[in-house]
Amino acid sequence: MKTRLGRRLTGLLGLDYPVFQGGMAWLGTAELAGAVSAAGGLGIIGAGNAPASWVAEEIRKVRAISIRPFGVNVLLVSPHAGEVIDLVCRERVPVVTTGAGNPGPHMADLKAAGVKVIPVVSSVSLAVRLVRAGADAVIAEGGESGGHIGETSTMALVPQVVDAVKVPVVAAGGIADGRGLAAALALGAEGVQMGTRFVCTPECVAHPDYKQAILKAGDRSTAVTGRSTGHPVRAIRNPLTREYERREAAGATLAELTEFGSGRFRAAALDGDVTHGTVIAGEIAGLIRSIEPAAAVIERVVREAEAILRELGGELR
Ligand code: TUI
Repeated sequence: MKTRLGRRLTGLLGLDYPVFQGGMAWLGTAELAGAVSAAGGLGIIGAGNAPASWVAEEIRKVRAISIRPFGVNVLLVSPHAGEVIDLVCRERVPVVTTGAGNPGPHMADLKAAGVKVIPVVSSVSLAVRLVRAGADAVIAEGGESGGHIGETSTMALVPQVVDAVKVPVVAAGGIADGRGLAAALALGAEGVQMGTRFVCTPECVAHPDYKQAILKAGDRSTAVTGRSTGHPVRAIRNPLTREYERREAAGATLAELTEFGSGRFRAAALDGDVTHGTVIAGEIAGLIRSIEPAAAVIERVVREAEAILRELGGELR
């Protein structure tokens, strides 16, 4: 059995706290990533579908906010993924996380540039393959997460990934407070990644109505659409998700559904169209009740987890 509360992750990356900010497209800008990194967590620029020129500017801005380690999340389905990878290698970005695909083909270039590679995985098999290919750690993301998700819940996925790989595991999906961090550590993870929690910060550029939709959410407020396309996405239930479900049930093709969904996340995130836009959020949205600065989120989550770990003490009988 591995040391449970190992400090390998924070040591590996030079962090004060084992807390990552999810690399969210549109929402993971330099302002949020810089604030999280300055507070001792890992702030992550979400490259999304943006060109390398945009990412370069965000890297410059993060470096102006904080000298601490930060990351760039590469969305592997983006048409610009290759040029973003080249950029992060040139810029010697400390950490790259990847989403929605297999970063295997880019691993050699990233490692040669000294970039730490931490892929998001939603299965044990991909975790094992990527660790063999050189991943420095993995983020095991359960289906509670917002956005594009896998099939397995965090509670079941994390310990199975922990047992299958020797590198540090970061738990993601369904975590927004110290209870979530303590639970992740109990499952054998060495840290957590939170997305939805960091959307509800003043540093996140999400439209105020997007943040309000998360604050108003309850435990059953999210829905998963797109299972029939092979690209399931979790978002807050609204007229858009209902119309998408209607079209999916009526047998719309992948091309039709892709066209219907196109541009909807940007519309929600930046324009505040929370009715006909995709308000991506995880199941834990119902737990989030206030806008709180990123540094305060990190400090509170860590303080709460430490109190729980002390209180639990280690005796069951
Ligand atoms: O990537 C995410 N969350 C996202 S990405 C996104 S935008 C998007 N648009 C269209 C299609 C797909 C995405 C919105 N939210 N989280 C990380 C994540 N990665 N979750 C699941 C995966 C994943 C899925 C399959 C990682 C690897 C994978 O393997 C594919 C393979 O080739 O084995």
